[in-house]
Amino acid sequence: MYDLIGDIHGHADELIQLLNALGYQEVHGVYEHPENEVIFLGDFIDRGPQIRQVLDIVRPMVNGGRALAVMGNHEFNALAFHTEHLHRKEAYLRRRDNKNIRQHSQTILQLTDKHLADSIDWFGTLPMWLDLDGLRVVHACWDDKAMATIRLARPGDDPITSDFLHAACDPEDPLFDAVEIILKGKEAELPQGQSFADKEGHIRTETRTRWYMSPLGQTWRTYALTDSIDCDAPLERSVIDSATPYPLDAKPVFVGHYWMSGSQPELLAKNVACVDYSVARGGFLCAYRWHGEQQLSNHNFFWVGKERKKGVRNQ
Ligand SMILES: [Mn+2]
Repeated sequence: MYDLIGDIHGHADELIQLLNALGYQEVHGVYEHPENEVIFLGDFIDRGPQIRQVLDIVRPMVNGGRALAVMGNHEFNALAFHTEHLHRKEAYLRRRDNKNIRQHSQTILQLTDKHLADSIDWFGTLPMWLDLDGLRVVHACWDDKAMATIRLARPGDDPITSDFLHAACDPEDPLFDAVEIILKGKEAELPQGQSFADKEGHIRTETRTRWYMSPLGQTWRTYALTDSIDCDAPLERSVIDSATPYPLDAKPVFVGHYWMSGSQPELLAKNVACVDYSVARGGFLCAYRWHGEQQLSNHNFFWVGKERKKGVRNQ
C-alpha cells in the first residue's frame, strides 16, 4: 500500500501529525510503517517555516526505502535558480528578479549554504513522475507526449544535468513546454476580454485546465481548474483540438500542485486525485491511502491542518 502525501512547503509540524495519523513511527530518525510506504508529490520547500525539518524527514525516508518522491516545480525552480547560465555572464538559469527571489527566499533564509547545496543535488536526482504497478504519480499533469520529450533528454531518471536545465529553461526548446506541463499543468488562453485574479492577486488571462477531462461539451467555467472563472461560453475549437484527456480506464494518477480548497478533499475524477490542499495558505496537509483500487474513493483521504486536529478522517 502507498500513502500519497501532497505539497508540504516547509510545514513539518503538519507532516509529523499526518505521518502519525497514518500510523508511521519514528525509528532511529526515520518514519516507518509496518506495511506502507509514502509517495511524496514534491514541493517540499519555499513558503513555510520549517523547510530544513521537512527535508530532514523526507530525505531519510526516501534513502531508507520508506518513501518515494517526485519533483515539484519548486524543486525544479530551485535547481534553475542556483545553476549559472553558461552563456550569460553572472546570470542564473532562473532569473533572480523580485518575484522569483521572494518565492524562494524562505528556503535560502532557513537552510545553511551547505544544506542548501546538498538539497539542490538531491532535487536533481528526483524523478519527474512514477509509473508504478497500478498507479501513477506526477506533480501536476500526466501527459505522454511531454514525458516522451523529457525521457529523450533524461534517460532513466539520471540526475538532471546542466545541459538538461539549460534546455528546459529556454522557451524556444521543446523541453521547456514539456517540463512546464508535467510540473505545472496545462493552461489555456481565456476568450477575449476575460480575466480573473488568482490567489496571489495577479490578473490572469490564462487559466489552468482540467487536463484529465474530455473538453467536449465543457464551458470555460467547467473546464478551468479554479472556481474563479465567471464565463459560461463554450471552449474554443483550438482548445478542444489540442486537449489530450486522461483515459477513464487508465491507471489512477495522483497529483499535487493545485492549491485546492474546500472543507474536505474530493477526487477530481474516479481515476485522478489531487492531494494538495494548501497547507501553506491556511488549508490542510492531505494524504490518500491507496490500497490498490483502480476506482479511487473519497473515503481514503486523510488530512491535518490548523483547524483540524490530527487524525481527522473523512468518512
Ligand atoms: Mn507545485
